[in-house]
Amino acid sequence: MPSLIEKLEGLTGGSGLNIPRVLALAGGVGGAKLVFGLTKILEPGSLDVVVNTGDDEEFYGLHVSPDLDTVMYTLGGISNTGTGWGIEGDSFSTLERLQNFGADSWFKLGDLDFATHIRRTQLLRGGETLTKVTRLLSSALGIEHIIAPMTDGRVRTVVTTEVGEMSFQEYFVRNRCEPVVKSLRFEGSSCAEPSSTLEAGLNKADVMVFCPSNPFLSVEPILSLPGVREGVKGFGGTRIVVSPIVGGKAIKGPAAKMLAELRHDVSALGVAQMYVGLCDVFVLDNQDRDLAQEINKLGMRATVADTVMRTDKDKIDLAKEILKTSGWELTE
Ligand code: FO1
Repeated sequence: MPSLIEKLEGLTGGSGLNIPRVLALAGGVGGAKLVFGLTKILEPGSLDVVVNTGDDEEFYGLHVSPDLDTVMYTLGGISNTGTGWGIEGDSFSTLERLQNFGADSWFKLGDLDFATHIRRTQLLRGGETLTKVTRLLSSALGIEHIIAPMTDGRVRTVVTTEVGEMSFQEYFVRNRCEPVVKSLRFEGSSCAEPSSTLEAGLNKADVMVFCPSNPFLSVEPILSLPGVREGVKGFGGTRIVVSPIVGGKAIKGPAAKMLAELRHDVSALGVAQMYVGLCDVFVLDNQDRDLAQEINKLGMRATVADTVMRTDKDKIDLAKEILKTSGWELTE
């Protein structure tokens, strides 16, 4: 029988002598953009991407994994960059018919997107793990880098708001992030094991990158898994956090609103404060360079870069900058 390490090696592949092994932790759109940049400078054996699955939910009887799909569709070159979710050019005939049949259709799945969720659900019901299913779906989309869920267990983000408790997608999509958030919990996380890719990355990677994803919604669910926060604290390589807040605003999504509602400073400094003890290098945008000194005082090294990723070049440049700041520079 293979040892645990042999199994993990099978999943992560190897890397050359001077090439770092990078573990990227990501949520939705911001995370996917940086991951895209990283895939352009790192070979598949050198980069594993671990994605939040606290946003997962069943719709129309199907298992939907929004963040995994955002990363997968982005790397597969088929993402709808206008909406930030779903597949470019997708149609919605199936959803319309479901609506005619009386289905509650506030969560919109396109016709092509449906195929992803049908196949995922079919394989999961057949006993496959989400790790294996994600590997299969991403390979079919031509993706060679490993994309893996944070866990093969069932974790669901539940949002407590001033108007009551709701599932993450009810908060995010149905209520358009409008209710004031009082707290969050990650149902099931205390008994969900980290995925083998996450476990391997924590033990063997040289660089850990927290992509510019929402710290409450995308990163906390990962850290809430048994042993993960401790694993990040004791990580042997360099831990790099990229701020999702630029100039006091979130590039996308409710991060700034949540920072305010949960009584944090609405700035890159407020984000950095959430990573004390978990971060060696904090990358903040040029616009926020005045915060660098305060961030250094938190026991991390603040580094200024252009973090707003509009073009593919922006994504690749930021990925290069991140490796450079960790002490690894790839020669072209
Ligand atoms: N977001 C919306 O705002 N409206 C939707 O109808 C919607 C559908 C959807 C379908 C599949 C999918 O993978 C994502 C979808 N999203 C939708 C985005 C999703 O709620 C968010 O991307 C994440 O959960 C937050 O990162």
